[in-house]
Amino acid sequence: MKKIFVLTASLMMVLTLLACEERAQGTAPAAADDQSASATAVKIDNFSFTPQTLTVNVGTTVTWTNGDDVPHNVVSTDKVFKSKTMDTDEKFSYTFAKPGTYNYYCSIHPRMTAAVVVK
Ligand SMILES: [Cu+2]
Repeated sequence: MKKIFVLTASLMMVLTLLACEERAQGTAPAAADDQSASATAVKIDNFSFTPQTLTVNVGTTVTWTNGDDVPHNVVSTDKVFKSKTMDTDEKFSYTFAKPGTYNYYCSIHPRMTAAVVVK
């Protein structure tokens, strides 16, 4: 019984990873085409941020959405921004006015890390 659960869980993870990869590949050309995009999104799923590293232009508003059944938050390592705890489907937005690399993490699950690079 336990074995079946572990098997199902790992299969789900593989499927999720594949889905993420497809999504990333699908959105990459669109992002390259539209250099003037002023808003973009980071999805929180399966205890990770997608994309892991998001590159945007100065002035872009990034919106994080929690797609997990557990609460998460978004906290800048350099204390530039900090969201409240987000429940399922809750969002947090921040507008990046200055170039730089903004590392961030979830303070509830500090192993969840990612970055926004602003050019
Ligand atoms: Cu979290």
